[in-house]
Amino acid sequence: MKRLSNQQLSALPAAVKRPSYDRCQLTPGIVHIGVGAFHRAHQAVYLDELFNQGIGHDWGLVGLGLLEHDKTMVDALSPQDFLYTVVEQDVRGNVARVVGSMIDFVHAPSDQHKAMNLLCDPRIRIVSMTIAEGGYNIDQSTGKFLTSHPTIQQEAQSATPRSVFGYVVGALAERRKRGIAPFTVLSCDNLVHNGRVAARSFCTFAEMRDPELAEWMRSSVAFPNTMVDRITPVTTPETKVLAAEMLGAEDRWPVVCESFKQWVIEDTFCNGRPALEKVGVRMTSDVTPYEVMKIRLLNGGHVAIGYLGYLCGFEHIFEIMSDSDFQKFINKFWNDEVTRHVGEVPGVDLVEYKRSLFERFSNPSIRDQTLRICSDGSNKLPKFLLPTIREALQKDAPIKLMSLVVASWMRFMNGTDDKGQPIPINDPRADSIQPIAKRGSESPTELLKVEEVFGDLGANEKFAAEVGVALRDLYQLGARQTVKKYIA
Ligand code: CS2
Repeated sequence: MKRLSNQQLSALPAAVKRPSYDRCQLTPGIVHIGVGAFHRAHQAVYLDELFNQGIGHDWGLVGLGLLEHDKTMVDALSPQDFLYTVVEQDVRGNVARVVGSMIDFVHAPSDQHKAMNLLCDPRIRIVSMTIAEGGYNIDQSTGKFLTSHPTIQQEAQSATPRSVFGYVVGALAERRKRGIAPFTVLSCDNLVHNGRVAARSFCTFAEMRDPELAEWMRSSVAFPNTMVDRITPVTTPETKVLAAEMLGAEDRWPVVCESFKQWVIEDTFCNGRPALEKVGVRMTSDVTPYEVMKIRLLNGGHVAIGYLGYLCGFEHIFEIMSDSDFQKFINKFWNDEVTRHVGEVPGVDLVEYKRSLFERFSNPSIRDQTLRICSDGSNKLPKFLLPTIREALQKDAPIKLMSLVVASWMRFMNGTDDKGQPIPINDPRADSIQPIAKRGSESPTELLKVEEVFGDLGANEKFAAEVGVALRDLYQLGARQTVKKYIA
């Protein structure tokens, strides 16, 4: 079977959507750091749609991998001229599109100079990123950038960039020195005020090097807030088979996702931007209500059913959602506890929004992995759920179901499920948290002291008591009976 490439585009079956523009005419405008499945199914698709309209061709996308293992994707996509397939899946069936917006992909650990030169190229006017919730190196209690982190300390003193902070701040300093206008830093991670968080992290890092640089960044670099949304499961061997069947060509790293997608961006760019409003992106002056809605209801909803669902033996999210106990549970979680802390969202009916989330979670086509949702919990909980609990406590509102969700994460972190099977935990803090979860077993006391996760919330007595009851139930009754008890 032939490999997907520019040359193969015209030979693809008619049903496969493909770039209608001449890819040779694209010039680089955006560098994206953290090219994973989500980015390729989201931002890259919006740009592809824009280019298909015959506009914005000076906003070509260049991937930048900073991690050693990013090489695998660079190696997969380079021989394909950086083309790849996105298969959108819903009840009406599968639609395959070949995305052409990525024109290059640089692996920084293999060629630091190339990476730095790219970031200093005056044509690059936006550096966007998906570096995950934990990537901004923020202290949970204070919300401040963790300057004491040893690798950060080291990098701040060194001329050699390694992390996203070293590269982005190094490039901004260089551009300033050479009189090249700065790029906009566009965070596309699931954090409320992701732009503000990014600004704090990057500017604090700059300050560790050169206070003047930090001051210039604060006044000259834009960090817009954004809300991003598209459910994108992990690519599996089956995904590759599916893409090959639809394309009649081999794609070494296709992506599957739902047909829904949404992007809301604060319109405060410092060096121009593509006309994304032409492809359905909502440009606004205040993203906060949308971020809060999406993160508390969607991402929070995922956390709510993920750990409990996994403990009950469900491999996929749609399977959890087809269980009547979990249907009641998620609705109760949203309606009784979370929605009251979402507030008004311009142009959005929250009842309808939750109905659509219910449908999206139930989509049997995308086979979203429960383990994907359960990964990285020590970073997701503090962003997706704990702020809602904090607010509820302040307002004396109910926290019973939310506390059960926290307890289900603690039960999960023990590393063995209700049937005694080992749980493949994927969390950067697993080594420190798992032994505590095992040791503490039915008592949450020690885990609640993990400040990186709970900050000062761990000291709240009401919260500790609710989590304690729920955790005991989970160990004594098992996850299934506990869910039944909580929805009764
Ligand atoms: C998920 C998100 O990682 C998670 O826990 O909630 O990846 C979610 O699928 C996306 O944010 C949807 O936009």
